Amino acid sequence: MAVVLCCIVRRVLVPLLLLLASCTRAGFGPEPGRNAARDGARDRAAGERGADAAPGDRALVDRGPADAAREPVVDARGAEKPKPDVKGAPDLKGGLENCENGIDDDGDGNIDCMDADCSAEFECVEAPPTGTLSHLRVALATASANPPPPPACGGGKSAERFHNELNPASCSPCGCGAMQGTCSNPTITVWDQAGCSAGNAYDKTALFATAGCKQGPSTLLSAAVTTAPAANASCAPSGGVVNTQPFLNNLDICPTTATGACPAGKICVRRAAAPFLPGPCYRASGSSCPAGFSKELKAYGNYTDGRTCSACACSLPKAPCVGGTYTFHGCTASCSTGCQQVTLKADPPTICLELAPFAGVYSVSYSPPALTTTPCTAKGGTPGGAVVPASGPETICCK
Ligand SMILES: [Ca+2]
Ligand SMILES: [Ca+2]
Repeated sequence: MAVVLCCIVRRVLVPLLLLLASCTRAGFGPEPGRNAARDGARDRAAGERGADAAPGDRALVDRGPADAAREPVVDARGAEKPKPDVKGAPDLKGGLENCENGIDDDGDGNIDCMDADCSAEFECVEAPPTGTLSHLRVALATASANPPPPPACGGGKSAERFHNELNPASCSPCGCGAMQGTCSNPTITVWDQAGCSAGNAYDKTALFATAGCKQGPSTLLSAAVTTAPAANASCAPSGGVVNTQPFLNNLDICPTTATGACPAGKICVRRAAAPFLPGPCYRASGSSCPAGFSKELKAYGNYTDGRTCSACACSLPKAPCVGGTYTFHGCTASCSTGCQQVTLKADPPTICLELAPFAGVYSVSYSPPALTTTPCTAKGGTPGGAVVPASGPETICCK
């Protein structure tokens, strides 16, 4: 009997149990191929939801690098702590960093000047050192007749213009124009006695100092030029003008309102670009800069320009008139050579012409004097006076 039961168990029950186990796997158990297909469909559906979703929803789907950067770093205790600052990175609060208010506006843990978002426009520089009062931005430019306007300080303000380096008076050189005017006729005197001294003397200038050939009075016995021609002339002076710029340089200054945060010992200021000097500058508390500054600039405000030049003047040359001669033609009434021809002039020294040999027949021709071409001599144009500042100057110290 026992043998019969054993055979029934082996031949019937065991195969039946095996069959049941096989059916269970085929109908309800996990099957890799079928599950993958189902997951793919689910993922596609999720993707479609993402495409249709509002931007806020899509951010939950699309987790790109920007979202990663936006995530706060959480420390071991779960408290939020600042991320290292990244210029231009999105911030936690969705705002912008105000660089001058002492607050971490964008919530990235970096305040004002210490936030890379401020680095293009602001920087931390040394706080005013001992011996100085405040930080400045300074632009130095050569003064000119038409200088450009003061540069912008940033924040909608313009630099205030001061002056630098007093410019002493200098004068343009004096000059003289060509001589203008006339020369008087030399005086011709005749005597009714020989020797140009005895007897009666007569001034015959009005008779002889004219154009053409004049007949001489037969009663006269000697003649001489007694007065040289005189100049009634002048040269026009020029120059003697004081230099126009009372200072050599314009000094344009932007005062710094340092209200932003920086590390200890530093202040937050707007960056300096040309034309501003690159190094930080400070207003000195005294009249000189403390040690460590490479440049000391004096800044002048209002002033009175008291610089002068003495007037230019022109003096005539020693002999302003040249020429002026009387020629006596003896023994002829027609100013030809005749028996003797003598030219009288005042310089060299007067000579006395004896007229007796002409036996009462002579004629006179005249050559008038002219202004010399020798130039006048200029004088004057001496500088004097000074620029008088109304106050100051203030001293600016730059590194
Ligand atoms: Ca701020
Ligand atoms: Ca910040």
